[in-house]
Amino acid sequence: MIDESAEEFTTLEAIQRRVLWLAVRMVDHANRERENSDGVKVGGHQASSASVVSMMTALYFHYLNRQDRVAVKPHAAPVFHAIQYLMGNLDRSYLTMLRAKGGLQSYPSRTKDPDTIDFSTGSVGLGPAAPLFAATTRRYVDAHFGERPQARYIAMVGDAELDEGNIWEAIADPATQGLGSVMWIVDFNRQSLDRVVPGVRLEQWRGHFESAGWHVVELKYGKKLRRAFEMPGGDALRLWIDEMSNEQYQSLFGLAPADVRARFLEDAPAAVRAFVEGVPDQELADLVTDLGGHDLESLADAFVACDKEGDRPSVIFAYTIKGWGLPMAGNPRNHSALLTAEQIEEFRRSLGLTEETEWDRFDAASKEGILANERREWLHRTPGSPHLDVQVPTHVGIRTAKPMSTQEAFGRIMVDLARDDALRPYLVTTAPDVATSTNLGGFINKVGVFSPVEKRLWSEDPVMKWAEGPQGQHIELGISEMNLFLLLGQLGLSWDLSDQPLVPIGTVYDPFVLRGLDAFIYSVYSGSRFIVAGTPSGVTLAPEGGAHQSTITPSVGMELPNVTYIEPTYGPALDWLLCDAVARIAEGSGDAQTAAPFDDGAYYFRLTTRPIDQAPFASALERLGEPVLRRQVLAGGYRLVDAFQAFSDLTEIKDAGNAVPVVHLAATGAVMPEVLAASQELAEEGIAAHVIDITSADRWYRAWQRTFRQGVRTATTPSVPGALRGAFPDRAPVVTIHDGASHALSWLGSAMGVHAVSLGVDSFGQSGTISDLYGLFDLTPGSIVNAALGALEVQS
Ligand SMILES: Cc1ncc(C[n+]2csc(CCOP(=O)(O)OP(=O)(O)O)c2C)c(N)n1
Ligand SMILES: [Mg+2]
Repeated sequence: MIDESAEEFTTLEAIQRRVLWLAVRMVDHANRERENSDGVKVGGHQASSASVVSMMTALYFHYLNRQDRVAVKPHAAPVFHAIQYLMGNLDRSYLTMLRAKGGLQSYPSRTKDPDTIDFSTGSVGLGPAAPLFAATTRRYVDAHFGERPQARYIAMVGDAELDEGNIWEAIADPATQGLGSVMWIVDFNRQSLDRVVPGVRLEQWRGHFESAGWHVVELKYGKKLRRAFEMPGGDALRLWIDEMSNEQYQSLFGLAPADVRARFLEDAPAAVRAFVEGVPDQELADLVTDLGGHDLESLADAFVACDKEGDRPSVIFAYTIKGWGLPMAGNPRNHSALLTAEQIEEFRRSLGLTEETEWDRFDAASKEGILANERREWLHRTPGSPHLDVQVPTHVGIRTAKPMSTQEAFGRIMVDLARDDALRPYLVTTAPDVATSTNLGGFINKVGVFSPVEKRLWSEDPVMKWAEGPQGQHIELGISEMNLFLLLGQLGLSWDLSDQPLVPIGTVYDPFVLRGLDAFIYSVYSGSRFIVAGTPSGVTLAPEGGAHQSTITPSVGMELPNVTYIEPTYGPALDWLLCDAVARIAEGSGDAQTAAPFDDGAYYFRLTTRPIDQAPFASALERLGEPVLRRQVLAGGYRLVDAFQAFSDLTEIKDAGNAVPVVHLAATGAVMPEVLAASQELAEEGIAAHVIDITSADRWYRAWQRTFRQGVRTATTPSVPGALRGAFPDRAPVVTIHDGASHALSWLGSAMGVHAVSLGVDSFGQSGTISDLYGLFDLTPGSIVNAALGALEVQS
């Protein structure tokens, strides 16, 4: 009888050798053969790739199903592409385009790579967490929209990635508990970039995983070693290997077989010496370096064992060797090492390849070729669509006679959106323990909190109805802004990873956006779309002091690609902007309603708790009419006060033929009352100070950059973009005023070709009242007046 399983593993052995070859050769080609005009090393990671070749082969050619999703360790990108190529999913031309423009990315990228990548990776620690949050998202989707075909969420994790704190924040959060669909495979090569990882780490890590409720598998020995341990005297061998320092053990891998014996037996007890006596050098070297993470059968068995854990995530510590199968194996300095031309030549020869055949796929009729073909078909899937077929309202119609903060308006708009039967099912909110203090309470009262199982409510609260069950639509997280942005990122990719588009909305205290910033970047780099509200923000959080006041976040929002930063002043403007953002996400493209090409990505609303009189907005609405005002609000800003219309004295002076100096006060958000007061004071001094409310400095900046760049590329004179011209019909100096770092708006003068001065918060704040703090940072009406007078002086 033919042992099919043994035969399959023989085929897999041959495949993994070829995967290793292609991955190594891709890096080699990029460094040695591609023309390099920069003098900058191209780089690439042959050793890090080699250590996961076995687990990747076992996954892709044996274990995975179509629905499964995998995060590949950043430095193993060449291995992934080699596998896709061998399966027929990647054109051969890409193999010589690793790290080249338009080619294969250095690290797996959902948005930039030509083959289908489930999760981007690169910033270590975030890649493994992403599938965990994708599984969290799938659990939510299954509970709300019916069960999808079962999927497993798998991550390959570099062992040194486990030093990153976000890993532990992710696994400890109650929202990620009990996910049997998750399997992490730690590439336990005991090496990081700089060094051999101290052996004691494993015990610490095991403890962390176990206390978070994970199933932990230690895959240390391959079959050969395990068989040897069973033999008489095998116990001593096992003890000796287990007790050997990582450093000594690692050093065995770079040695010739005879030297392996000598090094292995240094200080070894007599029983070990006796055991290996008579074993030929080569056999001994193969035996003592036989690690579980390179034994395909052991790997396959471990995966199956994890599948049996239905209600807890699994982690496999797969012992591997960095540089496995290469001359640099186990060398502590091998992280960025590259094989020499001779070593490549030798490797090529050892596989029976030539320069003519080295890039070939397997012969389609060979066992390897047949398996590769079968696996391509088995894993093939058709891409989903991010589009949701719902009509999103242009606004919910927020009205108030009383002063209102943007945070309050946000809460009210969310409640109204929850009343929309068509849209409500797709809304999902999340917050890192700040749902109530960011004003999501009303929304949560309507939709409930998500929990995989119904939970009994032990105390009735007349204000907060925190009902928890599978139908809840708010996912509450512990205090981890990293987790917030990772979850938002995966909720926003749910259309792809769980075949269900969602509209994710998160809230966070604005200063702590920075705490989650790398996960924010990660999520938008991955192409995810979501809404996040940073609130409260600025120094209007006056009594809270410097630790809670945000100043540099506007720049973060402006400068991050695929993020649109929005900071409205008035409730009705937020209403339009928020509904528009929801509509664009639901549409699944950047140009949902306004056909504006300016953004495609996440929306970052910076909101405040300062109540603001809404009457000036009502006046602007009356003056401009809804269609014009709405268009301008969505495009980035509008003229809130036309000084000549607001102050009739100025018109009289002008009509009498006298000069009226004109200045623009361009401001955003909470500081507007001071700006309006300054405009009034300036009018009293015979100066027309128009007030511009910038709703999205980001959109305006991009509009300017677009026209400007067009000018650069076509060598023509750039014009002032239309979006700005509408708000600044006069050519006059500008004062920018912002409850944020002054830098964020300081480009406006250049965009308009006029003199500008910028007021803002450029040092850490302290506790006080809003007027105390605005006094400290020159944001009072008097300071704004002085800045305007100064700007007029310089311009004239
Ligand atoms: C957040 C972050 N910090 C630092 C790096 C630089 N870096 C890349 S790989 C690496 C060591 C990774 O070691 P390990 O995870 O064990 O992977 P191995 O190379 O052993 O496969 C470091 C420090 C990075 N990519 N991301
Ligand atoms: Mg490592």
